[in-house]
Amino acid sequence: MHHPVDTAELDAGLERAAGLLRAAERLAVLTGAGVSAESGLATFRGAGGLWEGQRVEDVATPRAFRRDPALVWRFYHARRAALASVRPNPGHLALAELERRLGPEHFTLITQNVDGLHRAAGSEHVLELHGNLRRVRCTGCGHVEERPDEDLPDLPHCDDCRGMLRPDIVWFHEVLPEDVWEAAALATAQCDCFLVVGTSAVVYPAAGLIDAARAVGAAVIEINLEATPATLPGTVALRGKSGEILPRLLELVEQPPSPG
Ligand code: BV8
Ligand code: ZN
Repeated sequence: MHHPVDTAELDAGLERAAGLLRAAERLAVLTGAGVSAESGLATFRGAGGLWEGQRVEDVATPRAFRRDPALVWRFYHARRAALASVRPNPGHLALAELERRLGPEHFTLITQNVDGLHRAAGSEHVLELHGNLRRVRCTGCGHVEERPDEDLPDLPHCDDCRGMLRPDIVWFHEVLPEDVWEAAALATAQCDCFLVVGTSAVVYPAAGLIDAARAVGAAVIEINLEATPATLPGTVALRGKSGEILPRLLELVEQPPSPG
């Protein structure tokens, strides 16, 4: 149950957050499934983290793929198909506008999402920690391909080596892509403001970036429907939908600060 949004509290929080964003020299943003909820994509823990009655943590693993590749591919075919009917929402668009306003050298968008909606909204400097549903990777020769808008065979194989293809996604128990992780950790270590949007902050190492930002003294702003482990004393917590809050925040950042 989400607390009814207290507008006076939200308004005050938005003013504080806008002041922090205006003053930010280097902003890092971490997004999770909540930023795509208003585009119609289910979040992980919103649906109780279940898919066909199984925990996502049990389906999105190398072991599940070895044991039953057809079941794991069914999970990804369904999510790839869902992408055909979703569009970026005003939250994605506001983040792309914020990047343009601050300049890509002062702005890094780190996402746990695999839906590609940040790039579709025009964000350029995007670090996809967990891969992307549009890409597949060969388990034989390692060849990676963009296969965005097609219905793949139930069990797709590589044209080059006939090896089994897998989604180019980081599963549980798998390490994140080294270069992407390094870039995300560096952007976090260098930031003076860290904006966390729509994540339950329970999946590591991504969630660890929030602690890392705090450790370097960055101001932390959180946009979420409810409190999460990221909601610590000192966090500017903005309670509500990211598709509504982010455009309001951008508007305030673009206005000169109210006098006094
Ligand atoms: C690693 C790809 C090890 C899949 C994902 C015990 C056993 C095994 C592993 C572990 C363990 N304990 C810890 C671990 C590590 C594990 C982990 O953290 N597990 C968690 C569950 C405890 N992590 C890993 O396994 C990582 N790898 O550790 O490697 C290793 C180390 C060294 C050497 C070798 C190996 C890999 C993690 C990556 C897993 N892959 N995705 C797929 O997508 O199909 S993670 C998956 O969860 C998604 O990427 C998702 O993005 C991510 C996090 O979820 P959220 O994005 O936060 O989404 P969620 O639904 O949870 O929350 C949504 C939030 O939005 C909510 O707070 C909600 O209130 C809010 N919201 C909703 N609507 C809105 C909103 N907010 C604003 N507006 C709205 N409208
Ligand atoms: Zn191959």
